[in-house]
Amino acid sequence: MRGLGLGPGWPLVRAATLEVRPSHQNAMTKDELKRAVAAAAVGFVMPGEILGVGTGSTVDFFIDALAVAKVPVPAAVSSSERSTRRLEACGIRVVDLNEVTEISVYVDGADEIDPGFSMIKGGGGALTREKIVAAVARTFVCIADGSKLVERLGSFPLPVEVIPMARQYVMRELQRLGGTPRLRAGFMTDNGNVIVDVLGLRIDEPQKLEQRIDGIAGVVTNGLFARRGADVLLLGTPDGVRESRRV
Ligand code: A5P
Repeated sequence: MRGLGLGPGWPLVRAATLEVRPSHQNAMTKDELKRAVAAAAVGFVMPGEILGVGTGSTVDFFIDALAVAKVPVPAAVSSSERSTRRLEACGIRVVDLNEVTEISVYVDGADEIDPGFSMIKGGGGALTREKIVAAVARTFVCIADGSKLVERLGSFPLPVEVIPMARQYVMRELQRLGGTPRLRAGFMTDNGNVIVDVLGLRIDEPQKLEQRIDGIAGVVTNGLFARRGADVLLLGTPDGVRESRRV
């Protein structure tokens, strides 16, 4: 086991290049990197315990890898209709969150993750259910290709789930915070709400901003996952999958 030299600010207590290694270094596509981290995440799944499953293209690869590995999980709690369909198609039972009291591990992707393991999520619009399932889980394993790791959050527009009748008010409030809000056209969340994507926000203190935006009347959730960030990051790089943990 060795340090990976990711630079100052990395909260590494453990980092290792895992067994998942590229067969053709430096030539891996984003999908190959996602597949590699998805496969590595299967090693975190606890046999016999309820698993939390996120949403997105990286998670789709994780669900596929889980099905192939045949890890004996009694059931999964899903964060979206999309993941539910894929899990069930793979023969994995999906249960309602209200039926379980404990989720050992939650596996999900991110649109951006910073060195403190705060994230922007919700590019796929499933942020609210993702945040709920993540809140219940003991361990949040974030799986991402290397492009998602950023020094500072905010290049990716911040998704905010909003009750439809509050749309215009919330957008004015988000503008007051320095962002440029845009309604996600033709999109409705699994909860029947709209998504406002906010460009150009200055995110100096992710936890404070997360709380501030959640305090706007009509906001259901925002895509900052800072108060409950990731615990483990599996990052896909041309040199293999790098595992690091939050201190
Ligand atoms: C879904 O709402 C998102 O939070 C996704 O987890 C996130 O956008 C990462 O998605 P990809 O794995 O498709 O990049």
